[in-house]
Amino acid sequence: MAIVLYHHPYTRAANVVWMLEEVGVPYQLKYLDLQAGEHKRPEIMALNPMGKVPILQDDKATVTESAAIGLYLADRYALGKLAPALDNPDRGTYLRWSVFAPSVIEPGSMAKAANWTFRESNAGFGNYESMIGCMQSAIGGRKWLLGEQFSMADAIFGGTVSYMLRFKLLEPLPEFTSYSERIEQRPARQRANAINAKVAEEHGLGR
Ligand SMILES: N[C@@H](CCC(=O)N[C@@H](CS)C(=O)NCC(=O)O)C(=O)O
Repeated sequence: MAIVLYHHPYTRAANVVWMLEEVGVPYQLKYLDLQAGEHKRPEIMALNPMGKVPILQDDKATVTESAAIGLYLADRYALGKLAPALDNPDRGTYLRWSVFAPSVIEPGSMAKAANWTFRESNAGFGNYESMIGCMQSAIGGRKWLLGEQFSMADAIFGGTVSYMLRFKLLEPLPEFTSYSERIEQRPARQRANAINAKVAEEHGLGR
């Protein structure tokens, strides 16, 4: 059975289309009309009790959480290519920045934008300036997070960076903008953009 992605082009599911294009496996998109609340239907809630997309189904496996989906796809279909092999020391760096995106960058940026008050030492995402410095050190002076080799960590971490730059949720520091430009030049990214735009058009979604 082909991989199925429950999708809406203006959500994080759009980034999963990029991941799938990088991996190069056949897949099918199932559009969910979020305006109509289709993602809250019982059959979708049974797959993801959060009632959110993306949701990926691969035979008997159901995976939610964009970062987990990326890691799953790379391990399952591109181990040694988009994911370092289990005994490769790069795997530590690979996992580190893959998990940093949803656990630090997303809540850290939200906390900053929404002016949350919290004790930095108690919050897993800590201090905003430290987070930015960490991100600069992760990508500064190299092409991809692992150096010359693009990996799924770039689709996870880089997808977050690109999205946040686009919606002005992240300062356009040179390390981030040049990284995002490299991402936009990738053929898989361009194919994914075209697919997401086509789905948006088919469903009459304007931006
Ligand atoms: N942590 C999840 C977040 C998923 C998420 O927030 N999805 C949003 C769209 S980007 C959604 O489905 N929102 C609809 C809703 O919550 O009703 C992930 O990374 O996949």
